[in-house]
Amino acid sequence: MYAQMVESTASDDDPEKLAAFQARIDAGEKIEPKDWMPEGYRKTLIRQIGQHAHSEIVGQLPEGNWITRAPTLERKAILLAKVQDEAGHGLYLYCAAETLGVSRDEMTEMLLEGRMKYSSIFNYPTVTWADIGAIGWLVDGAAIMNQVPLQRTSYGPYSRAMIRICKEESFHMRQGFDIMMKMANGSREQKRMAQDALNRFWYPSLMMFGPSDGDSVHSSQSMAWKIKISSNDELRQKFVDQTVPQADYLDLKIPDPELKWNQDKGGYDFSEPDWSEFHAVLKGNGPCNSDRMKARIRAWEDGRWVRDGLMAHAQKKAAGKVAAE
Ligand code: FAQ
Repeated sequence: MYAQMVESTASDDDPEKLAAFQARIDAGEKIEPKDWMPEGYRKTLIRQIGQHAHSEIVGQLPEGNWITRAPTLERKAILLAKVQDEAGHGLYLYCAAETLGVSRDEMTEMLLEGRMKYSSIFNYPTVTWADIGAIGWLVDGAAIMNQVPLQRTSYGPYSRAMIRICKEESFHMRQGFDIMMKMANGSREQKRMAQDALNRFWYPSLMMFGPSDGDSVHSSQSMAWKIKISSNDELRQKFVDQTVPQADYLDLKIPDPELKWNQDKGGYDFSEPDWSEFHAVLKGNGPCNSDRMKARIRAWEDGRWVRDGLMAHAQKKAAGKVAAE
């Protein structure tokens, strides 16, 4: 279906239509599923929304790893609710992408065949309970920094999905920070665990915003189309400026000797992540890439009988062979 859609709209990319489309974007109008759009716009959205949806689904795995081992019943209930929220975010986003003419099954197959990505951050392991605090604080914190501007993205269904998602992400970040507060104010060993989690999650969190602006392939076109509202470096800077005072409050140290306040720019100077590590993770060579993909493939295979059963039922119903419910 996706391939057919690509073919049928490609010939529509004429200069007049493109100019009228850009004028709508520039005027701040939302583009809706039945509106004409350039093929590049549609493809960029499918790539970004699909990657975002996959990230929400794969993103359940590192935290899901701790549901059975949360230290109290209350922490368990909170973590369970958070992980379920991430599944819901994935579903909103798959629905938004489906309005562009690609099915959820097609996107899942593209992920499993390595033709679509998910966020690099979820290829890092969660080895202690403090990592669950660090994910909520840093990973959800970075996600919010990226997603709040995306509420104003030009594509209507994506924008509306982001509004719902951002409401829940704020709770996620607070629960992570709350875990960090307990750990940082706990025993010496708990504080050491909190610092260790910050040390391991700091640079991977900075990588979530994508490559530096000079190396970002898609940013300039995506920003012209208002699919992206801010550049990767702008968001990374804002994240650092927001997070450093929070680390100070926790009495934890950001693992960057170059970090210092720059009065002239009104923000912190900080060290870039190791981009060779980022590219290695994107190529599939991060610490947990193969475990994450194995888990998704197993879930897809285990769910096959349900999908087949539902399809068979729908086909029978369409043929009038099932009694009305
Ligand atoms: N990981 O030209 P750009 C969450 C790829 S939040 C993997 O700059 P673009 C919540 C990029 O796709 C996490 N790949 O690309 C949660 C492109 O490759 P391609 C998800 C990355 O699209 C919290 C290439 O590098 N959030 O899940 C990454 O303009 C806790 C060149 O990059 C979103 O997806 C990366 N970090 O900008 C869940 C937000 N960075 O496709 C559970 C929406 C870049 O050409 C627990 N997405 N790449 O093969 C975006 O804002 C953008 O897509 C960026 C990348 C900023 C991620």
